[in-house]
Amino acid sequence: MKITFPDYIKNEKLKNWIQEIADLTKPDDVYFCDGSQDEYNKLCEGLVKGGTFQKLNPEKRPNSYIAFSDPADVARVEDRTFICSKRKADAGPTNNWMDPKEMENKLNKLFDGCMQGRTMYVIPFSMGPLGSPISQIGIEISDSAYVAVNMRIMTRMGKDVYKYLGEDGEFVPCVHSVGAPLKPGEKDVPWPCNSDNKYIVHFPEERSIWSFGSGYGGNALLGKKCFALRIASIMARDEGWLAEHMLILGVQSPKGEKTYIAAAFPSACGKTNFAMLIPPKAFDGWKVTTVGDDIAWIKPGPDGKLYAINPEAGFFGVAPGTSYDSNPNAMESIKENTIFTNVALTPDGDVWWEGMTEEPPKELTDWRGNKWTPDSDKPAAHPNARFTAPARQCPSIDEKWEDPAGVPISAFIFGGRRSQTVPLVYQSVNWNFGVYMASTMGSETTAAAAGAIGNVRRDPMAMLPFLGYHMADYLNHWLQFGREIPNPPRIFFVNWFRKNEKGKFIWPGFGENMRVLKWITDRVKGRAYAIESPLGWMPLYEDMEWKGLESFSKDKFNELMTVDREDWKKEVMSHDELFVGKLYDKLPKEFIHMRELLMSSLWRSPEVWGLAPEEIPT
Ligand code: SAT
Ligand code: MN
Repeated sequence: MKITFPDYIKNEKLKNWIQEIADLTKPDDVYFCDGSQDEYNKLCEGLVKGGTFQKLNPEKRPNSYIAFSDPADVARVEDRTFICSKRKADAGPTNNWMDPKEMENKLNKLFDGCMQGRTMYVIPFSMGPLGSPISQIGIEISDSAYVAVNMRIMTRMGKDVYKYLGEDGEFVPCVHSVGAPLKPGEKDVPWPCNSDNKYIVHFPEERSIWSFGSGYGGNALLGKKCFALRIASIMARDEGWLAEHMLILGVQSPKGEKTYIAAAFPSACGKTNFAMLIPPKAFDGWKVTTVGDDIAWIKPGPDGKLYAINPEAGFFGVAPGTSYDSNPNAMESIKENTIFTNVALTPDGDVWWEGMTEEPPKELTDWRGNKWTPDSDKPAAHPNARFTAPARQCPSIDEKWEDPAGVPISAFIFGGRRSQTVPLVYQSVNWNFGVYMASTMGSETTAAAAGAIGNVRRDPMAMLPFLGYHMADYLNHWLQFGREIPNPPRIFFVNWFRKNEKGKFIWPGFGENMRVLKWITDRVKGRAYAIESPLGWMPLYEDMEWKGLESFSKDKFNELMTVDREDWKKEVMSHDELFVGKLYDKLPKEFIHMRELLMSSLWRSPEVWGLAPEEIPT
């Protein structure tokens, strides 16, 4: 098929590539997305006709749709995700690798004719505000209209992108197919995908992405994890910036002083909730604003400060657990213009999921399309059910969230889910030690047995599944980055998930995390007190704001902040699993010294480093 290009596409390289992909995949039709509302509505109507979407009740959820995926296509597939650098050593020990030539052969076979019977959508998008010096352009070719409409929410998608691309601008080519060609006359299914073959492939040297066999989330919306993290992390390494799995929020004091913070947490640690935090009543006049909930691109500005943008334009958030109690701002963001995937459908045409209300509705259609009642033994919504919603609908969205210059970052926060060992909050004494600790951050995969740290998954900077190159090179990049900026942001660590000996969370979390945020912003401004512990700087009970949470006793706080010497010795020993077990040959030398320093300061400190003033070492 010889493609007729719209005259607003002037980039020859792009045209050649689109023609090449069409020749390979052999679609029935090629459609150029313009990003308009009209086009969105038409594509959604088509998805309703084809059975992929059901339109929700416009009185309950205007302009919104629900989709049920194939039960075998419900999440990212990490074991099918590849970094195909020329040299295996460049992908490193934490990524799947295959020789790029071998992979190309494989992909050429899989993609040959894979779009037969389907339309090939050409989806132009910008990660970041159009025209920002931090933004990047991508073109996704996909045979899924579901992908096209989700991309319109998640990115700046539309034909304006071609203006910025011009005749010879750079773009990241992203090819996606559900991998389910249709024979002439064959009827389509509501959620086409390929259950035998799934490949999510990144070519670092070419900076290109090929995805086959899945229509879901990060496997198919290639702007997100594939581009904005895996490929962007490579660009960032080469060009001296950072592409991180971080939310960005602003903290505004009653005096109007604003502090922007970027924070990394592994999945299932409440990142979206933290990004949209509503301060407790006692924090009258304080405001938390949202710049992004998942990804941050961070570049040094001419003034030596770091500036961050959220490369995305929407939220692809986990639905279960989201409620007016846990996250009112998220609930407001998804009131309209939202696509729901794998949640449950109510009889009156609205959505529901576990945790949305205390009482489940009496009757539902579950995510598999079956009748569901509260007696059913399976959840009504899939645990990884998602909403796709425009970020601009979030009531807490920051006024500068689309500022092409980005927002100035004053602090980084790293956190995991740890039922023991790690205190509520501490501040690293310097950049290098912060990088060391962030590289060892971890999250418990299941409810941990008392005392066990064996089931902690080490997830350096929450980037383990999202880094496009060697993990040790990445840690070196962070160290080098810190050397080059005059006044790097302060680095903090938090743990909302510490439990007492009865297995109950000690810290109430959610809005109360504002108390920790306040201490952090005060520290950044040089106002809050702290004392030195073996891990770094920590607040005393007296240094935190307790108004409105007077019931939280000093004893409880001290329990939450305890640094137990024996636990920490085990913890530091277990860092070796990653350092020695995986990264030994390239591990930054600084890390060896920092580990020794940490060990010796633990050795010198009292057995239990609690925070009652009488226990403070003198
Ligand atoms: O499906 S996504 O990769 O976009 C979300 C996630 O799994 O973190
Ligand atoms: Mn994420």
